[in-house]
Amino acid sequence: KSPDSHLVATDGLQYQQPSITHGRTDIVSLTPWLAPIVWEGTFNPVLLDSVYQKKNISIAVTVFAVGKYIMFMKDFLETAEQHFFVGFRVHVHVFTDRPNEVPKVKMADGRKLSVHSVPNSKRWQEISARRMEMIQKLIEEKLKGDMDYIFCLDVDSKFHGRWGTESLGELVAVIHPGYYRDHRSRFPYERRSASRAYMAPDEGDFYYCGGAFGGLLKEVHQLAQTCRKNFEDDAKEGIEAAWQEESHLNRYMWINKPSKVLSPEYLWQDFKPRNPEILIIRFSGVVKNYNDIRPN
Ligand code: UD2
Repeated sequence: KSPDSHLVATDGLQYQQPSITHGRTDIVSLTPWLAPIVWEGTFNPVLLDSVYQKKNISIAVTVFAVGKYIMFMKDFLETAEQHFFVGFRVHVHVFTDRPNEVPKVKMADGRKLSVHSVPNSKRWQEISARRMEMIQKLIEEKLKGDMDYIFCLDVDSKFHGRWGTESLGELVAVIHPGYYRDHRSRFPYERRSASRAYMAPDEGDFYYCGGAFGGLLKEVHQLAQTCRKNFEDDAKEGIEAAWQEESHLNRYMWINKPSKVLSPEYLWQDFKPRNPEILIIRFSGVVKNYNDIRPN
């Protein structure tokens, strides 16, 4: 049974009365398939934490740091301690070709880190895309029956604000900060119909990030397996989608609608000025010089 079902409140918990007529009016907080879109001000963190504390949930995280990307690991881990599911059981899985360089960061009780060795690759596109295969295998070989939820995050990023139980759901996608005000025909989806990630100009709900997604193990396993297969089948025909696994993830989420959508608060980019509807930045990609850090 999904830990999302049957939310039991703590008797005696005090919190602000909810309203159905007063709230934020500058944003949309429901998709047309009635999944919540999580924005600051649409949820009560105290209430949600108390509900999920009772369930004793556990959250796995995957993060890849191949080659020079190891340099982002320290800030990622340190800020995760401050903001990511504080007070919950969290198990971070680091995939790297430089296991000796993973920084030792002090973690709170109930939180731990495992390091998995992976080969390097000459092409950054391969490194990025092969994450799906490794996520699939990790779930199959290590996590099943042990963890409840999983989030798969880009390493070249930092937490700046709370990312917690409000983000939990069966299948969770994050709206990309770069395109959320654009018409769908301008989203950087894969536009060649020969690819399995193809999206027609009149298709698409939102443009989602490849750098953050998650949900229940079973759902994320299905997603990773499907994206991996489609990526590999494309490769056999000599096609690589415009944004590798991000393109396949977008195709997947178009067909398999996420049960919860996280606003761009959950993956901003440091070089972008903050738009007025962004009341808090929770997680953000750092500014990086691709020429310095990518293998080619
Ligand atoms: C976007 C996506 C990213 C991925 C990529 C397309 C966001 C914010 N980012 O980011 O998730 O979909 O486009 O492929 O949605 N990595 C290494 N070593 C390398 C190269 C990559 O470890 O040499 C890992 C690392 O965890 C990194 C991730 O792959 O965070 C994505 O690569 P990127 O950050 O270079 O891709 P980027 O910023 O273009």
